Amino acid sequence: MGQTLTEKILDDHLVEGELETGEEIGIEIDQVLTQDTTGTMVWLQFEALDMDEVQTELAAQYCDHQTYQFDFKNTDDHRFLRSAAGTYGAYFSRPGNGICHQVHKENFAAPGKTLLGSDSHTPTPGGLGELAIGAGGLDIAVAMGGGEYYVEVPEIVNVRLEGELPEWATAKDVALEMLRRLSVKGGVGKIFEYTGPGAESLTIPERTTITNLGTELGATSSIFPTDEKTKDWLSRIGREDEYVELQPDEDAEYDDEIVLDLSDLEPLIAKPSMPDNVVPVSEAEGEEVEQVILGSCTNGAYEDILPGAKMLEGREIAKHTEMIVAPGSKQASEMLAREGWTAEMMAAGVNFSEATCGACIGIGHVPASDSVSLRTFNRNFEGRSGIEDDSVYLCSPEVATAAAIKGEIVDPRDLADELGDLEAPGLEMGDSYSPGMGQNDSDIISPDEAIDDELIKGPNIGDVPLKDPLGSEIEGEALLKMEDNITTDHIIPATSDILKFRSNVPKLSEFTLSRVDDTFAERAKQADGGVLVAGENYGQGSSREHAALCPMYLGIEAVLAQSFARIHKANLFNFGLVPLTIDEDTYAKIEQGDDVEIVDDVAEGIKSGKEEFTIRVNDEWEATAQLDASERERDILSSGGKLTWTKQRAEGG
Ligand code: MIC
Ligand code: SF4
Repeated sequence: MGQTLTEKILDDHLVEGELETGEEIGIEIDQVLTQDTTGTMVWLQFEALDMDEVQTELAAQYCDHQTYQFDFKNTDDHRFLRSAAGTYGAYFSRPGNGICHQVHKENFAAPGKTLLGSDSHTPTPGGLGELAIGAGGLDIAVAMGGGEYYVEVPEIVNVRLEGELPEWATAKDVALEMLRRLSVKGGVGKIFEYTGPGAESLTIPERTTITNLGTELGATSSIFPTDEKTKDWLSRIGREDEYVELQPDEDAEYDDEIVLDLSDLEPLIAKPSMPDNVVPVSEAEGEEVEQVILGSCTNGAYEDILPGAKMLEGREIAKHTEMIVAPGSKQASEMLAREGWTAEMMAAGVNFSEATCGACIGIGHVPASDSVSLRTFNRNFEGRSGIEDDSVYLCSPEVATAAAIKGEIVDPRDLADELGDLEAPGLEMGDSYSPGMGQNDSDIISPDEAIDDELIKGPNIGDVPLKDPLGSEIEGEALLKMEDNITTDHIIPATSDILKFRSNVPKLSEFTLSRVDDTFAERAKQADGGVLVAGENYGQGSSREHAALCPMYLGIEAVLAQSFARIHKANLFNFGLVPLTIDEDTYAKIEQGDDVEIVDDVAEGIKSGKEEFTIRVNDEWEATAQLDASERERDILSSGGKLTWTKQRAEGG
């Protein structure tokens, strides 16, 4: 039987297990990436694992999320990261050089390789045929130390793209259409493989926009085959020797198939405050817009900003609307500047940001209260922009720019009719990277050029907290009952006042779940133990392991949820918290403040492979909770987390 593209890459990297859907396998990782807000923990863990040197083909440390360096804490983090990259042999991308996913795509991503990154949008270079997966920081530290990465073989879904995009519809609309159809949990346990003539018609930046947004479906990854377009793109940036032809076999069998005709697409928009709240732009028309931001890791490539620049040529944005361009990489900024587009956009009234995540996580450009902001980003979770009552819409660069011109949400086709001289800025291949560009390496310090050979830990750099091995009893208060789709932004927000404590877990944990209930951290500390209760898709969104680490630090021992997001569930195992699945009735019946006891001997049950545990609530009623865990995950739980488990294995224990 033929193989899918994903199977081919997995097969090539298989170290342990069988390639069968749902089975856990161990794969070899070629490349790792980490960024500033997850990276400090990664290197502290690498140090705690007693590692001397990076073992993967390549490791890259980016400084992208918090580049403004508001106080010494951010700068301490960045200096520590530079010193760690130098000491252990990773590439270091300096603060301001751009967002990890864009910079990695430009400089290192290669077809057929495996990439593991401590950021949920790591799958972005799937558009270049790399199999890229987001994971928690500890998984990155272990992979960097030469350990395999364990993952359940996902269902592989063929997304067959037919036809071609009509004018004004874009790759962003392909991704939004997937979200509209499948929802933010529709991709859990899946890899989407895009094929068909429609896939061939898309440029590399268009493909990477789609693979970037696959994360919002909850998918393990998304990938495109490689072809002449991939080859051409790689050669334009001087990396043609890294091209490998990769296609699924003609008789490959997929677990499922989705057909999407590109020619049926129209401009779409995700309304506040979930990426799957998608409607045609025409249905949201007329809403006054105060802020527009074009950029981020989703639409921050040179080829994403260029359409906006072309639309703005010779025009002005509306007087009551602010428009900010936040390029995904400094290289994109440099190219726009060299070609005169920066000046063109500035003349239209646009402000330029440095290449950073910034506004995407509420660092700078926070919208005014009770106002509409249109962004070309990938997430619009409530409050993520830095203000609780935000109204963030997600859309393509074209729709965002049209709104900036008109000052309200408008379908660009209607705006074109109204203005008479606005043309769809469809890009030609010649608009893509030109030869010689794309090699901006002045901001990347290679391991050979390393400045430091020992770790520099300023006062903001703390320790990695450890947990004791699992005991036989779990009993405590249900300290918080939460709804469906609780995001990691709810668990540990990322705004600037909080982000600076990512290297200082005792301090950071004071903010745990503060977006849901600001008394939580204090109550958890006083209760000294307890459990969390949640609905579906708990832990959606980011890879930040702090969303497990901080609850662990506060003494939480188990999370009872109707279902979990993939990366977060892995992070719970990694830090020794037991993720138990409960059904709808149990969820409905259990109240915040109830006393929850796991009746069975927990340590014994976990060791012996028990899948069903009995929980007793208030000594009054009982229900069943499921533990869906591999043997390895059970061992990790028993050891008190992956750090201890990895060390024990290395010592032969
Ligand atoms: C995000 O988009 O939520 C982040 C900030 O990039 C996170 C990483 C983090 O929390 O540091 C992610 O996506 O994993
Ligand atoms: Fe940065 Fe936003 Fe992309 Fe996360 S989603 S990597 S915060 S730009």
